[in-house]
Order: sequence, then C-alpha cells, then structure tokens
Amino acid sequence: MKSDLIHQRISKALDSFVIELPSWGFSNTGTRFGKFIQPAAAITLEHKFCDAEEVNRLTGAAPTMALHVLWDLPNGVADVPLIRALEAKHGIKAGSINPNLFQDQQYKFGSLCNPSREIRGQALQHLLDSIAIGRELGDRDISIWMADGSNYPGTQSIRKRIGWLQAGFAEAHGHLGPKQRMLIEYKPFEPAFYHTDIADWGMAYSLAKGAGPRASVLVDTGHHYQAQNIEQIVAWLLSGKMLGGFHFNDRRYADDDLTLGSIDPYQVFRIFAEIFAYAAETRTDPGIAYMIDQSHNLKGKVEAAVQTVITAQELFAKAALIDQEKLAKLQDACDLVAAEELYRSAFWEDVRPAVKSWRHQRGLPDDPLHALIEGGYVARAIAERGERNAGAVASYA
Ligand code: PSV
Ligand code: MN
Repeated sequence: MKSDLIHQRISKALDSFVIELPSWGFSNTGTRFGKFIQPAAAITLEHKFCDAEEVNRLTGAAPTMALHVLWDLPNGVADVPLIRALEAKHGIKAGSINPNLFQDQQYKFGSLCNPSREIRGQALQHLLDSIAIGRELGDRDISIWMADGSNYPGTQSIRKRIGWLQAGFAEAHGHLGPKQRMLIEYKPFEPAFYHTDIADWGMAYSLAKGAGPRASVLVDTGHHYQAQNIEQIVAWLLSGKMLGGFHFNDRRYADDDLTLGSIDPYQVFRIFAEIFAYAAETRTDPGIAYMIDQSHNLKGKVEAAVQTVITAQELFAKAALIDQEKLAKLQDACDLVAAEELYRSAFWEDVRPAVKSWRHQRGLPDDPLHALIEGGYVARAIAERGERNAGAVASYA
C-alpha cells in the first residue's frame, strides 16, 4: 500500500478512536497475596483525575475515565457535584459507571442472585443508584460486572438464580435514561470457582436481550478460556447488534490484567479487524465503548496507561489498513492465500511513523511515553504522594 494512502487511512481511523481509562488503574491494587505500594499511585479521587488528565494530554485519545461507584463515589448520588467539579477542572469526563456488587459483606452468597430477597433488593437498589449517578453525569453507560456464583456443586439453584438475574436486569433497565445503556460483562470464573452466574457471552447476551433494547454485552478480553476465539464472539455480537463495549487488557493464563497487546497483539488486531469489516459492510458505526480494564501491581500506573493507549492506537491503525472491499472479494472467491496475506500484511505494517505524524499534526507529543518521563509528571506525583503512600497497608491478611 502506498505511503500516503497508509497515512490517510490511519489518520481517519485515529480521529475516530478514543479509549476510556479506568479510575482503579491509578490507585494501589494488588493480587490476593499482597500489594506492592507505588509512591506515585493515586490516593484521592482528584489524583485519579489528574493522572487521567496527563494521559489524555499526552495521547489525545483518552478523554473519559470509568468510575467505580463504591471506590469513587462512596456517598452515591451525593458525590455527583464533586465529580462535576473534577470534570471541569481536569478536562476529563466521567465515563462508564461501574456498580460494585461484589465487595460488601452481604454479597458473600451473591448480589442479584442471592437467595435472600432482602439482599437481592439491596443489590437492585445499588444498581438503581448507579443508574441515577450515570443519568446525572450525562447519560453515562452503566457497566455491570457481578461476582455472583458458587464454589461447591449442588449448593445453589443455578436456575433460580437465572430468574433473579432476569428480573433484576429488567427492573434496572426500566430506570435507564433515554440515552443511557446497560452493558453486561461476563467472566468464566473468579472469585467463584464452581459456577459463575454470568460466565460467558451467551449468558450475557441472553440476559441483555431479556432486559430491554438498551442492554448489550461487554467483552473483557481477559475473561475467556485459553483457546476461545474472541473475534468470533465479537462477530456474533456485532451481527446481533449486541456489542456494547470492551474492557481491554491482555492475559497469559486467566484474568491477568496484563498490558493490552503485551502477550498477543494479533488477538487485538483480529478483534478490531472484525469491527472494521462490520462497519465497511453495513456502513454504520457500531457505537462501541472501548475501555481499558487493567490495574498494574508492578509497573508504574500512568506509564502503563500511556503505553496501553499507544498500543490500542497502533493496533487499531493496523486493522484500519485492511482493504475491506478487496478482502470481501477474496473471501467470496475462496482465494485463501491471497485473503490471508492481505489480512496479515496489515498486521505486519509498521504503522508507527503514520501514528507519529498524526500526533504531530494534532500538536501532541510524537512519543507520549518519552514525553511523560521527560515532563517529570511521575516525579512530581512521587514528591506529592510518596509519603502518604509509604503508610499504606500492603498485606493481604
Ligand atoms: C472483574 O474481573 C472486572 O473485569 C470487572 O470489570 C470489574 O469492574 C473490574 O474487573 C474491577 O477491577
Ligand atoms: Mn472488566
């Protein structure tokens, strides 16, 4: 492909590409064995907004930050004015609103699927509060992940729990604002290790369909078994107009929360390729919310966020290079080798010069990661937050 065509396609693709940062990616998090405290980690909500502002300033592609209700809005709707003030001060908008139905003690045996009617009611109320927060902040998506499940065969009625889920989601859907969406995330296991109530895309799809027209599925790339073909799931969801969004990260074993594309960049490319194919064929924008869901235990958090946005842009740019019309003809003619070569040549194209020139034209740093390090943001954060972080609790038990 000619260089000016490459530049043109990439520029157009990147102009349309934004990715949401997770607030929880900036604070100290760890594994169940412990936390390694980072001196620059965000302690307050304002720190998280500051960090997101820096990532967006450097990349120009991350203008929103996902919020987790319990972690970021501990007072629920009453915290909305604070969020609004932070949005205005830092030029970062609140993104998807994530209810927290997994942390409070009453959810030991489930939230919406808890055999106790009272606890199911509390979970529903939390969902409704989250929807209200999302409405107040401008009809933001509600992104639901639930840890509900069981650890021992025979100890719970899987079918009853399906019914409770269906009822809860249908009720919650009725409270959505006119432009608000409900995204349902699935995950095969963890923290439940025998059955998880929403374990795969089929379950999420069925629940979303039953809930109402503004419910769809959220694909977290780390939430699949090893051999699963994620782009095929993406193709199915696109076909059914049920793909609401992504939580991007990478994995080697399970839900590892590694940096996007650090283990298998071709997987991410294949996902984007499906989305470009759908958009070309249907001439519609599928309206997908791209979000990052990573929290790094070892690597610097702002550095990791910048790295992830850059990687997402590069892989999106590669997928944009596939000549969809030509590929469709080759597929129809079953010209396998030519189709495969066209597809994988896009992956092997070095898009970095074109991405760099896109940045240059938009007044962004040519190399955002280098600019982050040179600019001294992390050093300033350490100076400001280091002492308080040193006193943080790192142990698991
Ligand atoms: C669960 O593993 C998950 O992917 C959900 O999206 C949560 O909201 C997020 O991680 C919290 O870390
Ligand atoms: Mn997730």
